Amino acid sequence: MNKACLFLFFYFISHTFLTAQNELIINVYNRESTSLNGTWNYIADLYENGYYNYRYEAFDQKENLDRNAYFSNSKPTGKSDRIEYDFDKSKTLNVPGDWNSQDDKLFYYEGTVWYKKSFNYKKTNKDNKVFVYFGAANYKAEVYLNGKKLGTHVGGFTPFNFEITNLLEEKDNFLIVKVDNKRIKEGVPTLNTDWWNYGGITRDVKLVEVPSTYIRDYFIQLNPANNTHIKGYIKLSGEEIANKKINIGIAELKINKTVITNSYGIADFEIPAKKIKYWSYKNPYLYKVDIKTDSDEITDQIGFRTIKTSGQDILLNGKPVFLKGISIHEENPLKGGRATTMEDAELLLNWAKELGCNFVRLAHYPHNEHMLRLADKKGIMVWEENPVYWTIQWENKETYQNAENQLKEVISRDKNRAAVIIWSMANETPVSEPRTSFLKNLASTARKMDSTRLLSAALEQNTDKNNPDVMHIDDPFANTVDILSFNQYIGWYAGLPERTGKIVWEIDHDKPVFISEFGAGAKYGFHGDKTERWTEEFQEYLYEETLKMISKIPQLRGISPWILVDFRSPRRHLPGIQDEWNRKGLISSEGNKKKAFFVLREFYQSKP
Ligand code: GCB
Repeated sequence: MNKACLFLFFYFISHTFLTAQNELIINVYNRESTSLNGTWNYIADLYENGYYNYRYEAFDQKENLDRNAYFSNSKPTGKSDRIEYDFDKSKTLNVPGDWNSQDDKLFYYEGTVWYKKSFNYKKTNKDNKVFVYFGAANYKAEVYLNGKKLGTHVGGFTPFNFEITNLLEEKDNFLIVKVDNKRIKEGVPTLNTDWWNYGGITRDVKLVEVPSTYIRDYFIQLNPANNTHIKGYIKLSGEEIANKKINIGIAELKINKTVITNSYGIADFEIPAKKIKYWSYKNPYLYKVDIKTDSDEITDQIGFRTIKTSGQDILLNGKPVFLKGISIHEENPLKGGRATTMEDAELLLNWAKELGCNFVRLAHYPHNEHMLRLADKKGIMVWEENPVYWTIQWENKETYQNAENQLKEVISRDKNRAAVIIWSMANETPVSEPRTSFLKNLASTARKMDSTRLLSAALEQNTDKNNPDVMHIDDPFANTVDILSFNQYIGWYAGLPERTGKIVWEIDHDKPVFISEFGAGAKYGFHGDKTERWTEEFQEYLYEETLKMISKIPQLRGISPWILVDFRSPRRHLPGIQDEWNRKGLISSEGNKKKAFFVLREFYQSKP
């Protein structure tokens, strides 16, 4: 292949996986949209009676619409007619929200729930297109409008959308979603996790109306190689995408540039800019960016910064930074269940700020978009993580495709958020050849989609063969990542806190080291001496000792202890202490700060 062909080949590959396979509409919060949040009728369907007939054949694989299929939303035609379900007489659930914390009977439920929302809709312009957009549904969603299947989405934490222009009526549309959160071996995540498997339509649902040719996607960031250049692409979708003029305006930087799309509807650009105020945790400056075509326009609030590593340092805008972090699950225990709103994001990120953080690890899956938008505004750097957790099926091609798809979806959604500095590929995955090549493939996908950020994964440490107090990182995936991160629980799962004093870290890699987890469980209000497990004093002691221990690692450039708030976990049964909560939070499930909170806060305050 000559050079020009090679370029075209890579150009095509790098743009097609963003477009053909993954036609996500980004930045829905700044678009013309109608919310479908609110109450939806639901039917919990343990036997999937509304999906399969009595021969276990799927109704949606049949040519003719069967009235027994719940997505047909059928009603009896007369008093002798038999229809054995009725959405309109069924109970309701709030969307966005998980079902577990809304109906006691569904607390432990894992299976199918059918959701139905009826709505009227009038387009503002007859040529416009309309999409239904879901922020996320856990885990598998089959979506139907007016009895027709729109499609399926797999993965509980990333957005998806379907075009509904041709199916939409002005009156009495019914949108039906079958959400199934059964855990499956081949899934991502798989059967085993240390978090609650909240089911449901857990994020916002919207109807998004766009012109027939519309701005679907764009990537606008600083050129990592030249921080006075803003670089990226804009991608049109719809009827006429080739040779279209697109205007990019950043008034405050006196940028007003017109670019032309190629035959794929893509316009690449690189624009020099003067006197950029760089985004940082000290000054989280966001510019108003306007993108316009003759038919569409969209605005975003984008920060410009560079993030790199140099030897053992992490450089934000060229200056070394220490990541004062905390890990967070997407839960608001004060209201119960999944965090879903901007107010929930405020609560969690304000707690992180109070703790003195400039960084959060959003574990163990992509959190809702509000978190990222708010982190951008508040100046909190973010680690976003793909839910490749523990022991998934490394050799299963479909499992890989699923993991890769979820990774692409989160990168598509959040690639314009300055706050996001790290894409994490996985958490605590056992080293083997198939696992490492799985992760390497994910990493190479992430790098192709986004060369402006750092890659990492929460790895594990290894004990020296001859001396159990000497620790190494012997993971071949460490060679792929930019930041060498690992979780360690010396003093909790491995010995008691005083053991930390004996540990010697021998880390050979010339990379920044980040400790992505450490912690101890404590029940708020339970006191005793520091050797008594589950007391606040034990947790406090572990924090004091661990901070001393890890401060001896010369390459240490950040930490995100486990975890900001107690969270629900089906693995934690100890009565009176856990009661199905993982108690490693620095804040209790009632919102009270435990003693260790203040230890970490002091550590952060004392760090320059
Ligand atoms: C870990 C996992 C995290 C668990 C935590 C724990 O290593 O990454 O998901 O919740 O330990 O509490 O055991």
